[in-house]
Amino acid sequence: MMSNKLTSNREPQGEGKTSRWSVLLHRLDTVVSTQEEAKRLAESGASEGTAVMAEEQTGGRGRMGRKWHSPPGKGIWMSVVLRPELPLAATPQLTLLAGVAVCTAIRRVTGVEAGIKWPNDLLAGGRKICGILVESSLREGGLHYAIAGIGISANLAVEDYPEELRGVATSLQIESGEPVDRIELAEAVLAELEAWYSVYLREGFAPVREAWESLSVTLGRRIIFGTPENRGEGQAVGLDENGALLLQNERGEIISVLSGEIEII
Ligand code: BT5
Repeated sequence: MMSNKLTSNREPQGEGKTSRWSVLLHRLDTVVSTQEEAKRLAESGASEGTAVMAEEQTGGRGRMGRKWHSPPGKGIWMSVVLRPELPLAATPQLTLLAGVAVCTAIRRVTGVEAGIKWPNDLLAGGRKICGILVESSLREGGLHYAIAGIGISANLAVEDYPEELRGVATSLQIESGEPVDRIELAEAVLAELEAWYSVYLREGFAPVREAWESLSVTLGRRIIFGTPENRGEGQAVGLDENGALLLQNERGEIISVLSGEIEII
């Protein structure tokens, strides 16, 4: 359901602040999921940095079949096309990179002290304010493109959440007491994403990892990880060079957790 409301209405703002990507921000009304819209654009050859933002998603999704609550006019529901030449094993790094970019933009534009919970959540005041979903498309055994989905709960009030999310989710407006300009924040996110992505392509994961560690609310905390059948516990001590979370258990051994859920205790 593409509308003609294409492109952001702002010009890049001069050196240092320029986001080439924000010029490619497509703004839509109601879609099932911006992931699908961005995929469609990627399949038809859209360039890297092409972004789709919708007012509302009727089928916004999280990981593992979970839903992303995306009411109209309240959030930044956005997906960005990336075309990195990466080995597949490195794609989890894109989730961490997006987390750094979004967290930096939120802090800069709103002053809300968001922090990153490994691997894909941003929290404020202990509740979730943003989720990131990176989906990859493969071709000939390699990465064809990736779609970085970013959901930022910007101007939701408590009543905008269904009962079951009120204890776990929050919004920038709830945290800061004032509404945020969604376009300004979306453009800041794209500018940060573009900047961090170019650092990553130039210098590799190390600078992203360092920034991630400094924005993390996971490090230093006791963590439960794994599935109900196979659980473990340890203290989060850092990320490895692939983006896996490193935990130290009671015996002093280091365990790396590459994917899945963790619980901070
Ligand atoms: C995520 O999944 O956190 C990834 C969410 C990605 C959403 C974006 S929006 C643009 C793009 N288009 C899409 O369709 N998706 C992406 P996960 O880690 O599985 O977390 C899902 C959980 O977050 C839910 O089960 C709820 O507990 C919580 N949640 C749902 N909606 C929320 C909201 N609006 N704000 C905060 N938390 C929410």
